[in-house]
Amino acid sequence: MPNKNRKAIAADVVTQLEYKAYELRRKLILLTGKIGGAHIGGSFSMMEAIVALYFHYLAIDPKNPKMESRDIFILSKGHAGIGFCLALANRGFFPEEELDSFNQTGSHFAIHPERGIAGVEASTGSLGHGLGLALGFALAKKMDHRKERVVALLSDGEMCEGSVWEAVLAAAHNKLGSLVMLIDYNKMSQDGPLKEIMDISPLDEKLRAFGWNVHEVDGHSMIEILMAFEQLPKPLSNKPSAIILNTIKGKGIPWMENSVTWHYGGLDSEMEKKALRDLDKYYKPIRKAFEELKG
Ligand SMILES: Cc1ncc(C[n+]2csc(CCOP(=O)(O)OP(=O)(O)O)c2C)c(N)n1
Repeated sequence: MPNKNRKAIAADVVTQLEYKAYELRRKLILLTGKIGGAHIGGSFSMMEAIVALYFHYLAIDPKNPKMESRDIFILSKGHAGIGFCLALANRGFFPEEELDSFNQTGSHFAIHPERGIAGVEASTGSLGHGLGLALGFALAKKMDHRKERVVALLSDGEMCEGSVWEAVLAAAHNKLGSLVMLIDYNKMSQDGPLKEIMDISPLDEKLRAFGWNVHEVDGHSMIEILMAFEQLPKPLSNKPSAIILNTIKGKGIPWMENSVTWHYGGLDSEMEKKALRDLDKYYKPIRKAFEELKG
């Protein structure tokens, strides 16, 4: 049954967002080369989701980051802060050049996102706390009868933590329809496949059993992510929602994909050149579609 409330998403919007995800991956490679090392794998796996949020879905205003009616986003997997901060800069929260000092001595950009940076709602990086923080925002909004969304993006590694499941329980108990949990399900952690560390499958069934709405999508398909956003129940409804993003750690550069080596890594100038070349090749169809759109 087609959902009558579903808004059509224009093809050119999808192309522009897909191109943005490619462009930010490119910027991340260049920045990694400059600063010496970065969390590339987990930034690349969440890139389409971050772009869909910051360049399409979230009600935010980079010129007024504290706007009362803004949606709230929390990057629970704070180690991917470099990917997040690149999106914030590119969206206009602060000049992109500021990121040249990312994770350098004296910089206000530490390796994890910190409150105080325009657009960052909560300091994260200690895994397992972002959903609890988002739950607090959502509860406050419910008490105030406000309709904004509260979105938290978690890694699959965080789904091994008890604090997350406590927040999952509490969100359903408190009927927090505004709360959306995105899970970057890349099936890899810092030092191996998640199945070997702690198997969290079947994640959809577990979350449904805990009283959540669950959507499962290809986390690198922009259209699938946007459609999942369109299908979210209204913020004042009674059930929290999860979107499981099936992703690939290191997505976009074949020799980085599904490899723990690229959870965090550095690039010398030869590797940087190779990474850019391979990325451009990988995204050739998207680059072509974008060029055609520009005419
Ligand atoms: C509480 C806590 N324990 C350990 C770490 C160190 N750490 C950083 S990233 C990571 C795991 C990375 O795997 P995953 O969480 O699945 O993230 P992704 O694959 O999306 O990068 C760990 C254990 C941490 N940041 N916080």
